[in-house]
Amino acid sequence: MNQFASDVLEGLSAQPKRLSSKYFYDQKGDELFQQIMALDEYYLTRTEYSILDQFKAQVLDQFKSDNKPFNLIEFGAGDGYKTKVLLRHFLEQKANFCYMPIDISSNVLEQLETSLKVELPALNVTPICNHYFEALEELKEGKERNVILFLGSNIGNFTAEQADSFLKGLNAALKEDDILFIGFDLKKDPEVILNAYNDKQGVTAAFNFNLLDRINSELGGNFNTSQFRHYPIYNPMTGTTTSYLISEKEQTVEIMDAAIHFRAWEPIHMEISQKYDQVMINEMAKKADFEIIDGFTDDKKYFLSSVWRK
Ligand code: AVJ
Repeated sequence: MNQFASDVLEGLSAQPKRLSSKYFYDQKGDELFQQIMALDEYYLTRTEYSILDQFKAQVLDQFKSDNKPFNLIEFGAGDGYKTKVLLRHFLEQKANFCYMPIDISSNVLEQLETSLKVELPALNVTPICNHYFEALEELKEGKERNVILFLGSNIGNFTAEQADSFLKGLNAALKEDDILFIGFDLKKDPEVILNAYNDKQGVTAAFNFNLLDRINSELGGNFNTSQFRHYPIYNPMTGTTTSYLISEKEQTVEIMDAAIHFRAWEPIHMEISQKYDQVMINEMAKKADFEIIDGFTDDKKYFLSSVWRK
């Protein structure tokens, strides 16, 4: 049995039931996430893009410090829409760097490389098809400064414990003076946050239902998505947005040889998207042994691009 199958069966046999949002991103999921990023309600991408555009010069100053050459290593680059603002500026400034997008999907990397060849032909690109930390192990030997880009508030899909151990592991894989440039979605008006995960057109709902469809097509499941309700909540105490799919009636779903029983109104925990404030961010950096050396935000203080140094 593959990892996807065993994670799905384990999660749906647990109490409460859960699925992992890391499985949202098959081809259809990638398309739906592109649509989410273009939604009026989904302020994250647009806001982070505007921060990068406004502060690209200061960002480069931090990355190159005394004109040192650096590796610009991106975790989860996707289509590179936001990164290209930085890359274009860095090239104009004749910065001495190599762009290294890391992804476990060779498909994602090939598409990105193709679009970069057309849009930024002068760029020095070395895609790395590997797990994040394994890729870093190889780069630790080099003399160039490593600069890690972890944009989009992607860290928000981790629980606090997962985020802490991810950042500790990252710190251990870096050299002294290496940089982490990390995006955080900030706490704000709870209605603004909730709407970003509950858009009127139902794209975010479709993004969640797509994982049930994926289970149907890849694992021979028989989910009827019309019998589930997409239900996101935002908890202002913890800053966590949580998305559930709730079974509207008692039913049994078959997946491979397993029968998964749902009580009426029983939820599946699908995803968390953590929102942060400066105190939380300071604590995370400290626990993982990073020093916060700079930060950039938008006028509304919706999003923070934070610069950390090992
Ligand atoms: C890609 C993890 C940043 O949590 O905001 C968007 C994923 N989920 N809408 C987020 C997502 C629902 C997104 N991240």
